[in-house]
Amino acid sequence: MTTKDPFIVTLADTAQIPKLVKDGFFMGYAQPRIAMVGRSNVGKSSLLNALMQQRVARVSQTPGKTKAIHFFVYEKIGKIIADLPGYGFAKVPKEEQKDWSKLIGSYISQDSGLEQVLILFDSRHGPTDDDIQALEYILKQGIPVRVILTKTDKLKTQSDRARRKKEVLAALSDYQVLAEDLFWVSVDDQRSIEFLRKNL
Ligand SMILES: Nc1nc2c(ncn2[C@@H]2O[C@H](COP(=O)(O)OP(=O)(O)OP(=O)(O)O)[C@@H](O)[C@H]2O)c(=O)[nH]1
Ligand SMILES: [Mg+2]
Repeated sequence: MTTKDPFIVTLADTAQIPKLVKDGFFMGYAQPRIAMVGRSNVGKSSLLNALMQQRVARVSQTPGKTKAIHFFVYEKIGKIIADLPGYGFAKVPKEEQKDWSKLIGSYISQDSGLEQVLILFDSRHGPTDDDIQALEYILKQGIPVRVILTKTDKLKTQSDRARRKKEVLAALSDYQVLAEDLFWVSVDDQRSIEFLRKNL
């Protein structure tokens, strides 16, 4: 049995966006689309791979690994999932950060087939100013978000996790984020991945 390659297309330039999202490029593929958003190194590509149980997206210890938007067919749930570049990492050159922010912002505001955005925060410190800015931008477009706390294996105890979850909910109290839209994951914790998958 041959497994079909889930990779669809890479979007590297804002000029390509209308061609992809408006001219029916995605017709014939599973609809709708989910996007992974978050700071560089937060674990977007790793989570995508864990969800798909396949190494489709590139992962690295060095922030700035994902440099464009990559779309994959997520057959198991009948949707398309997009891995985006990260934002807000001081060690990523300013010019590159600017280009990526433009690409991320333009894509999110133009893709009317975007059903939801998964915004990932590092569970060790919760949302940064960059994260809040990104969250506000996404909500302003009227797109539902799910907040995902990543790398929860780095929090030692169950009570550390519970406390962080409470803190994050408090930090998000001004936004339309409900407790049921807050998830936590560790890529090696299959249960956390399975729970998120079931809710996508
Ligand atoms: N401990 C731990 N490490 C993780 C987890 N998820 C990702 N990582 C690590 O975090 C680093 C960054 O992961 P990526 O998935 O490349 O992060 P990204 O958000 O896609 O980063 P950019 O593409 O640079 O924006 C890698 O070294 C991963 O192995 C997790 O759940 N637990
Ligand atoms: Mg990445």
